[in-house]
Amino acid sequence: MFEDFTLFPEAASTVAGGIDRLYFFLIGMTTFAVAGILSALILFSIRYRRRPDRAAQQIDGSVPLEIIWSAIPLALWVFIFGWSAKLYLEIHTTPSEGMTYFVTGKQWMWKIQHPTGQREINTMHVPRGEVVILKLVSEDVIHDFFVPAFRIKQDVLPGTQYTTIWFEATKVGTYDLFCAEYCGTKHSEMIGSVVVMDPADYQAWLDGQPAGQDPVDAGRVLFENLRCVTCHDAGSGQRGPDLSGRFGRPTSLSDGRTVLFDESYVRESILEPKRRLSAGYQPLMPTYTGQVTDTQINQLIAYVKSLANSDVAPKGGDADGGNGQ
Ligand SMILES: [Cu+2]
Repeated sequence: MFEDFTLFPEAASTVAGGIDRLYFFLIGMTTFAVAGILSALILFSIRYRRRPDRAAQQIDGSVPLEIIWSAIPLALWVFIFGWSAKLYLEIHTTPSEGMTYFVTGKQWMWKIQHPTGQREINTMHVPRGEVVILKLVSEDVIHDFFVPAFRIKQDVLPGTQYTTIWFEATKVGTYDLFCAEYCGTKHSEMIGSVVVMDPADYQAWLDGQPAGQDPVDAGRVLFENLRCVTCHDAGSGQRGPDLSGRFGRPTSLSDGRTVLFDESYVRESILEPKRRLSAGYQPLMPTYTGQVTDTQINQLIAYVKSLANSDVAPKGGDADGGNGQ
């Protein structure tokens, strides 16, 4: 009956070991403190119990004692803070290179899109030993992407902002994927799995899937069909910024601020174009809310991202990215 019982989920990512060491340190430290306090309690209640032949003795403080019991916990907490902060930064600093998957949470399922365009629901195939970067967004309420075996957990928000989490799986296997934010009546059924495969097996698996539309190509088609191209091409009279060479770099806004031109900024500009307007342009762009699906937004992002390193392709327009000055 207990053969499936494990006290801890398997550790199957590069960060899992570090999290576990910190966790066991905290457990060990608190166990040590509980044992010390309990035994002192028992010992003192026996040793200093009320006896007719002994009167209580008043003690008026002790500076060395005060210093000791302040300094030791302080040193311990600072040490734990430093250790945790280092781990936190490791988990929340996304590597610059990796396979980017888009994950959309929705009552009550996970929709996954591979870097090459293949799509899955509630199951996510990934290769072992590769950095996998997840761009997460929700279609309705707040969800939370939680893979215990990888020791990662990230809120997934509705609206214009992607949240990001990454992992590198270290062991082939199938691992639970949970939603860890109460999101409605069937929250407990919002369960999936992450299947970690050897890179060769992953490739074979991908090849066996219905050929996903290449997100960049699909994005390019959308870019034309939705007529984005009329304003965003270098030769179009520049009603909107030319998008070549912009992705991944800081960009200036009309209110003087500078933001990173990333997935979230592109998504926001499609859904709420007037919110953070590019410097030098009029608020002419209409919202595309309701006209594009999340999948299509992801494709448009893939296309804009593919323009990141392309030189500005001038159709006779100015060649400095058209920042409109
Ligand atoms: Cu959920």
